[in-house]
Amino acid sequence: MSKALDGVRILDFTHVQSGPTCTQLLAWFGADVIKVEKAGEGDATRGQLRDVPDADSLYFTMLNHNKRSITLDTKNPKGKEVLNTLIKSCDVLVENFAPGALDRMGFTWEKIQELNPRMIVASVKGFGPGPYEDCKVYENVAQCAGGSASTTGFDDGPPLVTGAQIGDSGTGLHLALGIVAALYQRNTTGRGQKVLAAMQDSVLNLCRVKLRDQQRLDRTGLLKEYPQFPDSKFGDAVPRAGNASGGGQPGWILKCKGWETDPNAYIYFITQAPVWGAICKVIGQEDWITHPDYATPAVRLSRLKSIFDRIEAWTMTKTKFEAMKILNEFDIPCGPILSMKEIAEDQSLRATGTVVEVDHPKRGKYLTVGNPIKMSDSLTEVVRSPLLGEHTDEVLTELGYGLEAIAALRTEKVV
Ligand code: CAO
Repeated sequence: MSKALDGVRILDFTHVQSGPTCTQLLAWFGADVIKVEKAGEGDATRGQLRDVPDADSLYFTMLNHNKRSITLDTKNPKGKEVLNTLIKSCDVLVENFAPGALDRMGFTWEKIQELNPRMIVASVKGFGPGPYEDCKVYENVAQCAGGSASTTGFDDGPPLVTGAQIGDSGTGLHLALGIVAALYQRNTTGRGQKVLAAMQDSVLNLCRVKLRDQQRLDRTGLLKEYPQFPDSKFGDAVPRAGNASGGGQPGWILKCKGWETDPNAYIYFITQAPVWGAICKVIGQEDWITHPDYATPAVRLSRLKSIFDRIEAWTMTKTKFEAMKILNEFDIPCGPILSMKEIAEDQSLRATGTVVEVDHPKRGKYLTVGNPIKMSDSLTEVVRSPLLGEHTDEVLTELGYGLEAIAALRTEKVV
């Protein structure tokens, strides 16, 4: 079967997490991704958070599937020659170096355009143009600067970063979309272009409902679906909303049977308006269906805390899975709080290829997250990440280098 991006060749200069997430997705869609790594060193994450001595870390293996790896000293004149050839033969260069690093290497946009006017140059940077454009950025910096941390957590606690890597993997996703759009536009213009995804911008894009709420707060002084309503005062910025649901259907995390010993014995419960009657019946509070204090979403808003306390008295009598089963019979939206252990063992996620077991020559079998985007005509097969420089000879041969030339590059430590 063919793949969506068959024939697209990516010069992958990415490292750590944000850029590699992007190029891994492109590889899963069928692009030939050639990861260029520093000779002798490789991507720093190969050695970070190691759990098996001398084997590439899970951090690296889980972000670099389906790629080829070549090593190259791009600061060496002969390495630059190899890079020139690679640029001429690839469609997209993806990088997430610190600001200015590609220019300092001698590969400015102008130079790349001269070598290959069809090349798309795609970058992740921490910030777009502005006061912080020269800063190096990691995940949590982006979560803080993009509005996520100030709006996450509880009212009486400090700002909180989330476990979801919205700064790194979130930006990688944004960049992948930009690259595919640029490839599409190139079909008509014949030209490459620059694609930039800034981590602050990507986090903010994912936090757009909080910018919505900022403007509602500015106008009305209140956010009635927030837990601060009606008892606490609102300040001038969107407060942390705890576990309140972001939309117009109030929700909260409630304890289930076993919560005293199991930190994940909880369920997310949404009091969706159309199923209010069913909720009341399930928890045995049928009088609330018509009671003037509870009958409509508007009157319920000022009583959400006591409503969720009452629902919790019911959820605490059931395990999260028992509660899920009963609530789903009545179409009441809810979700179990799943631990990573439960997710790793979930057979339905294995069946869809969302959780995949991969074999690696140095570390043996490990679990990874497969392609979350499923396409009917472009299936994803997850292939283990490459060892450092595993494909150097293969790629150099494809570029026209003979055995002697490759040996010379190796002797001079260019590859
Ligand atoms: N051969 C020779 N030199 C190479 C090379 C190669 N194959 N590949 C990279 N280099 C050089 C670069 O040219 C750069 O050299 P100079 O500093 O002399 O110009 C150097 O290696 C280091 O690059 P870097 O500054 O990008 O790396 P760092 O570890 O210092 O910083 C990071 C890491 C992530 C903070 C920074 O790259 C960054 O801010 N990137 C943009 C934002 C981003 O993607 N952050 C997410 C990271 S995931 O959490």
